[in-house]
Amino acid sequence: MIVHPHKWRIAVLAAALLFVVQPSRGLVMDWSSVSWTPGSLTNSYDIDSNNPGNDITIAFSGNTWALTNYWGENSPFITTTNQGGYQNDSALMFAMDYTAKYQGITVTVTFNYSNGVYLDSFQLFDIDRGASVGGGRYYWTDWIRNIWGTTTNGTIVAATLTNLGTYVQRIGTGTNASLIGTGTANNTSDQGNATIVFNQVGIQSFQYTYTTYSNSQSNPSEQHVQLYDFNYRPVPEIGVAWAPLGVLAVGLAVHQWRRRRAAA
Ligand SMILES: [Ca+2]
Ligand SMILES: [Ca+2]
Ligand SMILES: [Ca+2]
Ligand SMILES: [Ca+2]
Repeated sequence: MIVHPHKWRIAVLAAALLFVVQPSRGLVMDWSSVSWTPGSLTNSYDIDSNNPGNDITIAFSGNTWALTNYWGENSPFITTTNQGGYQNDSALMFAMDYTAKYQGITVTVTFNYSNGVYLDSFQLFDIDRGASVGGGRYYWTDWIRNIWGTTTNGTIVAATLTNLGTYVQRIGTGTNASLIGTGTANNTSDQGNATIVFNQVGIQSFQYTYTTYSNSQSNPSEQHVQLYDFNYRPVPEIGVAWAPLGVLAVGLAVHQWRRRRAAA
């Protein structure tokens, strides 16, 4: 059978378009199904069999000496201590005992995907504040700042902060937007929750710094925040999909040019 060239081109175009519109796969980083050696500062996870090797790396940097032992476990560790309103679900706990305000740790989550990922959301639990010590000061005030995504070409993306708990207040805008605690959250409640998204911009990594706000006492008491599960989708390999389309476009252009020449 002789396939008409026009039909052949339509078939290739249809195949290429199918590849482009193929929905990306949704994945969940679930703290209930991974392990983290208590006190270790970086771990990588292979949760996506379609992506070779490890897919996610989580690393702690900054004043990591302030990570402290909480009820017999060295931070960071996986626990159900703060549940964010999700009954007995696990999250990654970091208990900190800073010696001065503005000391902090930075948590960086890197996605080992060449085109990056769409982070559908990530959530923090227990962003809150201790009781008053007088003079407008508190035992501690959790402060989450420098909440940034980084694209595959290194551009910093501002976060959108949603679903804030009763005791969470947003201050600042854009890349300066941050979250502070305004009351003491119940450990099992969502009073200290925040959901963080990057508005479907493809990112290679995201990060935030956990520190103590200006209204803390000068030597803050022990304080805690937890990182909950997060959902993401790999950015599709558009480059691969568009390559045959590009060849097709050049082929069509040459074909049209030849037709026009032949007709002239
Ligand atoms: Ca879970
Ligand atoms: Ca993998
Ligand atoms: Ca302290
Ligand atoms: Ca807290």
